[in-house]
Amino acid sequence: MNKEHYKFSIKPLPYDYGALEPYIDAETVYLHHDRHLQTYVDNLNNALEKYPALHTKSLVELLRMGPVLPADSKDAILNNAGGVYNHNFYFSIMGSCSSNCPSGELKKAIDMQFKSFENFKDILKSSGLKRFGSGWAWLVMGKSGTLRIMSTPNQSSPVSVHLCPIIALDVWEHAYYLKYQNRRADYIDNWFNTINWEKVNEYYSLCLKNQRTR
Ligand code: MN3
Repeated sequence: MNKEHYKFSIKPLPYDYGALEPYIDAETVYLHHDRHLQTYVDNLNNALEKYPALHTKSLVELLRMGPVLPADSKDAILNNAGGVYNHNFYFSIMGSCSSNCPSGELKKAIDMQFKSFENFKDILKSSGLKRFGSGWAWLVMGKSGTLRIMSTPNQSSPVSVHLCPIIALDVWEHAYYLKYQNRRADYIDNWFNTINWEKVNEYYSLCLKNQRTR
């Protein structure tokens, strides 16, 4: 996704805090991006500070190092690198878009894998609802090039296991609690309206390209 490495800094939100209204309120976007994501960035930098050998590693490289990371900082590095990567991805696929559904090759691939766009939405929603506690639901491209919906706990990321993310749905309570309280299903239904399908199409093309050069 990028060549960025230590010392990590927060990426500016690619739209205004209020851009996802009425589906996601401006205060939630502000707190989620400027406070929660900033905390992951700060904690990741703190965890990496004493390991100069890791200062050239990108988020994806760190996430793929897993067990070879220094034992006393492994969890802090993985949790926070996942937090930064996952949130950057999530914020990047929302915003305004001329279309509220996929098009072109991505539409064909979704229809082929999930029968229809509506069915795809049902499966992604269900994946987010079934995640007990905190975590994520994803549309990813698997190693064979097929689309897959999956869920990860906490800040685990599909890139750790070499899956290529296309859509990220944050189902941590901090993503929706102010507006939706405990109603995760309502948040997910409304969140579908915030997806920037042009951006999602770019990620799909990127995954296809990586697939070919694998
Ligand atoms: Mn979050």
